[in-house]
Amino acid sequence: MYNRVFLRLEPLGLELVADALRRAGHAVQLIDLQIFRHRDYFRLVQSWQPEAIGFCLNYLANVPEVLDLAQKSKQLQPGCFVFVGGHSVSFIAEEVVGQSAGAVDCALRGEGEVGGPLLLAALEDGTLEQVPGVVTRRGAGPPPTLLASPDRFRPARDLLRRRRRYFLGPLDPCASIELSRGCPWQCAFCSAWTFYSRTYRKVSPEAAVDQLRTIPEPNVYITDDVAFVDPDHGMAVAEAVQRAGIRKGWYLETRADVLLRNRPVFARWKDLGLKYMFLGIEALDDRSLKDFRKHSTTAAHAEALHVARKLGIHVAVNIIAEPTWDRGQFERLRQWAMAVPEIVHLTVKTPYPGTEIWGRESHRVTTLDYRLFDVQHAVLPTALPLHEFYRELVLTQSVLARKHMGLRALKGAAGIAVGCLLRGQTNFVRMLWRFSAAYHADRLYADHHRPVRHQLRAPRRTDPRYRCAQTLLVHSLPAAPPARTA
Ligand code: B12
Ligand code: SF4
Repeated sequence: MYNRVFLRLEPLGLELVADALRRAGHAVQLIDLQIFRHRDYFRLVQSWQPEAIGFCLNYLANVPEVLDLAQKSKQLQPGCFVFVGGHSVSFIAEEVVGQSAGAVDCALRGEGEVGGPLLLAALEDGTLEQVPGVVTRRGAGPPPTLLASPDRFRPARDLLRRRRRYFLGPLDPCASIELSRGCPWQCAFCSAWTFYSRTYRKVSPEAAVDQLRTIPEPNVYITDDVAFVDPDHGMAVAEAVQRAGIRKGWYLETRADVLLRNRPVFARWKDLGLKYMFLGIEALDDRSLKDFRKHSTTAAHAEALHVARKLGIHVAVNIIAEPTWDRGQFERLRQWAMAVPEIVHLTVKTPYPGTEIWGRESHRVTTLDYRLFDVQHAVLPTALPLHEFYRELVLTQSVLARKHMGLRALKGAAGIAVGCLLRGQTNFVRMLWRFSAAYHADRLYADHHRPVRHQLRAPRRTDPRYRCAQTLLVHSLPAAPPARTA
């Protein structure tokens, strides 16, 4: 739903895996199914006849689509080796391989730049189950290892066609770049920290500029989970970007406390063209923030919004709707959101495998249909009758969307819209009218009654992996140096 309305971004992870495979001597092609149709994909498979096909499964909601595509790929190209990788599948690798009826030969957990080349090499010498991160029907290799330096690979952006289709609201067209990887916080609803095993790594200013020089798009989305955690790094990249004479319209995501602590860094990036910033606000009361283990307060959030406004940066925030919300809580959110100038998004609290709330609440889920795990559907019991919950949710989302979409938005952003159209970019202008076509309470409700072919494995009430955060971490960490004795 997000992709149909607000944005569409390049698959940076796949581009990095493609680069690692090319460097290892393989011929690689990429097809982005956010843009191309299944029939384009099948045509590519038939004409190019690859020996191996890798699918990106960053999102849980895409599992059924990928399982279907894997099955059809095997029919079209029987000898072809099919594998899957990415964020979400790293937490449920065994079940996805098991559910594929033999169509997925293996899942590769963790960062694909390391495992991808090792996997294809192991295919040749039959040592698949020894590769770190590999999970097959026969068994699993050791845990995946972390890439020593995120500078080592460059996204294979040249392999993607129709790049003009990537945009983020008025940043049309828009490329993506990663300046850091991982997150040192541990929010209860998030799997960024479990995926990267609590690590935080930075791309060097030189490598960042090296990439930026090859990006023709005028706008760039910084994909970091929390941008500019380290102020010195933020400043060093800014210096390098300025020295190289690079000017872009930037978008980034960060935390309120990081903005408050590192204000001068964000001011510096504002001078370099920072236009939009996403702040993880999540809740309007301190009790919920504590429950989410956000390590932040509503007072800090209010101050951060004030600081961003003073800096002249447009801010988007997200609020997590609890399935237990009643009409009054939706109404309170609507009133707050209409009183602030920010873009307010509303998503539904969703327990994802790999998060603390999956461990705590998954035994209560009302559905195991992968497609409904997209933070727009309610998969936990709702206090309001489900259909009514959706009516309140969509009513609230549409009230919030009206602030920044339709005619009103067009008036405010007429200059940007005309500029985009003159450059032949239509993504932003089309987006302004798409909301009601994508968001609909009856459709959300009906989605719960579709036939289900593939679903998540029923969670065990006390999955031992969720008793201790340490056992959830996807990557194995290098052993700490032995403690020095006196
Ligand atoms: C950028 C981003 C987006 C972009 C997506 C851009 C794109 N086209 O990929 C946008 C803004 C559109 C987006 C939207 C959403 N996102 Co998002 N997103 C992210 C974010 C912050 C970074 C992803 C990224 O680009 N990282 C940098 C690249 C280099 O890493 P990567 O993609 O993970 O790739 C590496 C590995 O995963 C692996 N890999 C990847 N693909 C493949 C393929 C193969 C074959 C192999 C072997 C390996 C492999 O190797 C890569 C290199 O190391 C992550 C958080 C995170 N830290 O991962 C959340 C995250 C993935 N998103 C999440 C969510 C919830 C969403 C939304 C549902 C809701 C929302 N409001 O944000 C929507 C749904 C979108 C959809 N399509 O369904 C959750 C995932 C939930 C889940 N378990 O399904 C995450 C983990 C955030 C979180 N805090 O929980 N997102
Ligand atoms: S929500 Fe943000 S701050 Fe919290 S763990 Fe995830 S990436 Fe880190």
